[in-house]
Amino acid sequence: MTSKLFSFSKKESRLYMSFMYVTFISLFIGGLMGLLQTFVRSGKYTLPFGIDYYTILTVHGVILGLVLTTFFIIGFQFSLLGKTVGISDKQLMVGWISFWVMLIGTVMASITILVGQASVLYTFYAPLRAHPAFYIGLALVIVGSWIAAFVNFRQLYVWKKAHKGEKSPLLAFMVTINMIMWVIASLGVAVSVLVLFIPWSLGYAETINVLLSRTLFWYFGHPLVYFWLLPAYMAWYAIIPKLVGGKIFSDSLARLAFILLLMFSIPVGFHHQLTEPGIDPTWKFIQVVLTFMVIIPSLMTAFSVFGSFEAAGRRKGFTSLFGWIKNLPWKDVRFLAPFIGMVAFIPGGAGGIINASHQMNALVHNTIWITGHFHLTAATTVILTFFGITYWLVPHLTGRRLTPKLNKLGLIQTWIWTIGMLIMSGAMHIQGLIGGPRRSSFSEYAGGEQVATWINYQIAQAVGGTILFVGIILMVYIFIQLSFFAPKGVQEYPIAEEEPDAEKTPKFLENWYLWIGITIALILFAYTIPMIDIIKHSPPGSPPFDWPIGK
Ligand code: HAS
Repeated sequence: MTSKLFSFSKKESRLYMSFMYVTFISLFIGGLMGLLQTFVRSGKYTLPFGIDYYTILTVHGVILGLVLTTFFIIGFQFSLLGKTVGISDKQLMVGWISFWVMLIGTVMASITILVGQASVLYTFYAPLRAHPAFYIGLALVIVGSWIAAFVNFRQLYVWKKAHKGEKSPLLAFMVTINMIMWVIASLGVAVSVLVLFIPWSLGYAETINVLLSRTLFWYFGHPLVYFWLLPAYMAWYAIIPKLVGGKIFSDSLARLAFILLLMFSIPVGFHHQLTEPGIDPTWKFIQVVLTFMVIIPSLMTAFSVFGSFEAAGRRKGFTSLFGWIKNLPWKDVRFLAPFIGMVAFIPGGAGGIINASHQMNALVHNTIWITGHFHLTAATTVILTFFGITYWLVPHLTGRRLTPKLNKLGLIQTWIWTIGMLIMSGAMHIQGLIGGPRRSSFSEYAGGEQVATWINYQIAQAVGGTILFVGIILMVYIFIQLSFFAPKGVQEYPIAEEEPDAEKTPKFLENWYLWIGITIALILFAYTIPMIDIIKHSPPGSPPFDWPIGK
C-alpha cells in the first residue's frame, strides 16, 4: 500500500512553482531559438542584426537541454519527496539556496551566450573557447543541483529514521536513484570545467587536452539523458496507472529497473565517441556492450507500463484481446501527452540502438539523424511527459483546477506537438541518412550534387519547427492560465497504489551500499585504463579557438 501522503504548505508550493516558472520561461526562449534555426537552415532566411547562427544554436541547446530540464526535474522531484516523505522548514530553506545558486549560474551563462561570448554549443567541445563566465555559470548550476540532491537525500534519511523497517515510498526511492546518478555523473563535468576549462579560458593554461575534456563531458553527457528520462519513468510507473484507474504493476520491478539504470547509465560515454581517435577500440567495444545492458531496464519499463494499462482495463471487465485499449482515458490530457511520449520512445529507442552499434554509428554520427534521435527521445518522450505532469502539478501547487476547456487546449497542444515533431524529426532522420550534417548552419557546400538532395528536408524541418513553435505558445498560455487565472479548486496529485495482494518488495533492493558500490566498480572498470591511456599518450594540447574563428 502507498504510505500516507503529505499536503503542501504555501511556502512549499512557492519553492516548487519557482522551478516551474524558470522552466516555462526557458521553453519560450529556447523554442524561439529553435524556430529561427530551422528557418536559417531552410536557406530562405537570414538572421537580422548580424546575429550569429551558432549563438542561437547555443542558446537553444543550453536553455532547453540543460536549464529547462534541470529546473523542471528538480522542482518536480522536490514535490514528489514533499508529497511522499515530507520536507522540514530547514530543508526548504536549503532548497531555496539551491534554486538561487542555479538561477544565478543560469543567468551568468545565458548572458554570456547572448552577447556572443560563448557560441560553443551545449556540449562546449574544446578547443572552442567561451568566456570564463560561461563555464563559471555552468559550474554554479551544477553546484546548485548538488545542494538540491543533498536536501533530497536528507529528506529520505529523516523519513527512514522515523519509519524504521518500512520500505521507502516508491517515488522517493526513484528520486534518490536519479539524484545519486546525477551527483556521480556531474562530478565528471565539474572536474572538466574546474580543472581544464576555467584555467584555460582565463589564460592560466595555454592549451587544453581536447580528448580528455570530451571524455569527461561524455562521462556526464550520457547519464545526463537518463537524468531527463527517469522523472518521465517515475510518472509512467507510479502516476499514469492512477490516471487509467489501475495500480502499480510491480513495485519490485520498478525499483530493479531504476537500479539497473543507475548502474549502467554511466560507464557508457564512449558510445558518443565511437569515431573519436585516441581511444582504444577494446574499451569502445566494452562500453558498447554496457550500452546494450542499459537498454534492458527500458524494455522492462515498456512491457510493464503497457501491462499496467491492460490490467486496469481487465479489472474493469474488458475481456477481448485489445478491447481494454478503448477504456484508456484518451480525452484526459494528463494521460494522452505522456502516452504519446511513450509511443515516440519506441522509434526513439530503436534509433538509440542503431547509434550504439559501432558500424552503423559510422553512418549516422555527426549527421542530423542524431538531432532527429534526440528530438524524439528528449523533446518528445521526455517533454510530452513533463507537459503531462504540468497539467496536474501546477494547478495542485497554485490551488487551481485543470478545467475541461484547458484540458481540451492541452489535447490540441499535444496533437500539434506530435504533428510538428513527426515532420521535423522525421525530416532530420532522413536527411541524416543521406549525409546532411548536424551542428551546422545553412550552406550549399559549393553546389555539391548530394547537397541538392537535402534542401526539401531542410524546408520540412522549418515547417515542423513552425508547428512546434505554435505548440510552445499554446503550452506557455496553458501554463500561465494554470498558474494565475484558472478557477480556484482542488486538483489531485495522482499517485497510484500497489496491488493489495502484491508480493513483498525484497529488502535488498534498498541496499544503497551495494548498488552504489557496483556502480562505482563498473565506472572504475570501464574508465580507469582508457583514462590513464588518454592522459599518458595524449597529443599536444590545443590553444583556444574563439568564435568566429580568427576573432
Ligand atoms: Fe541517445 C546521442 C544511444 C536513449 C538523448 N542521445 C544522443 C544525444 C542525445 C540523446 C541528446 O550509442 C546527442 C548528444 C550529442 O549532442 O551529441 N540513446 C542511445 C541508446 C538509448 C538512448 C542506446 N538518448 C536516449 C534518451 C535520450 C537520448 C532516452 C534523452 C532523453 N544516443 C545513443 C548514442 C548516441 C546518442 C550512441 C551518440 C550518437 C553519435 O554518434 O553522436 C537507449 O536508452 C534507448 C532504449 C529505449 C528503448 C525503448 C523502450 C520503449 C519504451 C516505450 C514503451 C511504450 C509504451 C506504449 C508502453 C529500448 C519504454 C505502448 C503503446 C503502444 C500503442 C504500442
